[in-house]
Amino acid sequence: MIMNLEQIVNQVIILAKEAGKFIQTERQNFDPSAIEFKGHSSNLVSYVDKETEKKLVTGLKLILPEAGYITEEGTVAQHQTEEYCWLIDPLDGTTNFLHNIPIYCTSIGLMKGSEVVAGVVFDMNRNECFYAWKDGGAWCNGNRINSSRPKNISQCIIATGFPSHDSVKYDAYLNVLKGFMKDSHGLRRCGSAAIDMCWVAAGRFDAYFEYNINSYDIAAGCIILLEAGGQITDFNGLNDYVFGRNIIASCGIIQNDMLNIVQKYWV
Ligand code: LIP
Repeated sequence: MIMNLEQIVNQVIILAKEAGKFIQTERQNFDPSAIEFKGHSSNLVSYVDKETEKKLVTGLKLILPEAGYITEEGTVAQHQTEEYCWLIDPLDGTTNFLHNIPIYCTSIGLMKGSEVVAGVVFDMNRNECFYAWKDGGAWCNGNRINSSRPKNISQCIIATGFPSHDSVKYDAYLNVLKGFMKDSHGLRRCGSAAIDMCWVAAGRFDAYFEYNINSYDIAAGCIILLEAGGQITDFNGLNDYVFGRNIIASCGIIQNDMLNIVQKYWV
């Protein structure tokens, strides 16, 4: 690696904003007949996801030629043994995009070994670019961001994502939702995990949790939240949250409260 992490992040921000321009241009004239289905009926995708991913990969190869890739749309050979690996969700919030709901973003994370060391999330509807690199702090449009400091979970807003209807833990998830409804200022479901994670980092949400989530959805958000002072675990309170498919991310102060509620009702 020739550039340092800050220099890499600055280059990735340029790519993410170029991707945002493409996505917004395609949104203006999007033809619903271009919607495709991946697996079940609520897992949607379109050429916009795929073409954005190809553009990002082309640019990232110039930044870090030796890196591997884990991408949502699989338009490039997937990660094997490379030391560095990009985790890319080219259009996080695809369903929102396809329904013209303006809550979607481009998310690009960089792992070194098993640690996420840099991340960029560009929310093209609010023109907010969140970014971080290891030990470099968390930022939004050049301003430092920090996670919230609530007194207790009863004063908190909790974000989440809904599992697909045929998830094996569907009823357990609904039990957890009820648990949070009893002891918070409420729940929010935006439809983009990457934006959820960045809004916890910015102190807008106090926590976020989701089951059956993918590494590329949350990788960039993880480093951004950790650098903003947040805390992240899996549903067991351990560190297998990037690839473990379940995540509890918070401002830190309420991490144990989050874990206790999830573990109490996740039955
Ligand atoms: C989405 C996630 C969201 C989750 C959705 C979907 P996509 O990613 O960001 O949190 O609840 O089911 O997986 O598919 O829009 O890239």
